[in-house]
Amino acid sequence: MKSLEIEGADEMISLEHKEFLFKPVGDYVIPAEKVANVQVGNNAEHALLVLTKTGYSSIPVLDSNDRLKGLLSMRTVTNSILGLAHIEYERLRELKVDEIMRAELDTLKTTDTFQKGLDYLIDHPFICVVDEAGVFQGILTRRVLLKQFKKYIYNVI
Ligand code: 2BA
Repeated sequence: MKSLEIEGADEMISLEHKEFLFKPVGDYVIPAEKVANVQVGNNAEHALLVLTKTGYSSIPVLDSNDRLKGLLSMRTVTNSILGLAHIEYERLRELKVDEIMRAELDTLKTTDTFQKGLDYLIDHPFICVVDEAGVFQGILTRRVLLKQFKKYIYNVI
């Protein structure tokens, strides 16, 4: 069987079996009901409260049918109220999350493989998982993926 080679700065780990990479992500997704989110139509003040209270730097934006519409980060909110000379706090109540969220985003299906998630999570802390209708199912985080990866490495080496 062809081995998988993971290149680090000086070392290379060789895994004889790479079934791990072909597992579906579905079993490892943090389910939607446990993921902090905001709804389209919420104002930026509400979003700021959710981001601050939960401590997460970026969270999903959902519509009233639980479809994924975008991502909202602390940086997006603060950027949206930056005026030329000062921070315009009063704008927090006027701005809606759907006006300031990032709407273009990559997603996974629950049947997609860990390999697909791994490629994405190298550059991003989490990826949203949706069904065929775009309904939000949850997130696959870098932490969960790394934990699985660690378990796998200790089992085979
Ligand atoms: P960040 O908020 O930038 O968090 C980076 C890492 O810091 C998290 O990695 C986690 O290990 C830790 N962390 C931050 N806030 C935490 C909290 N309130 N409770 C426990 N640990 C916390 P990951 O667990 O791999 O998460 C990656 C990213 O996924 C997070 O980035 C956040 O944007 C999102 N995320 C994770 N769990 C979430 C949840 N339940 N609801 C909403 N977003 C979540």
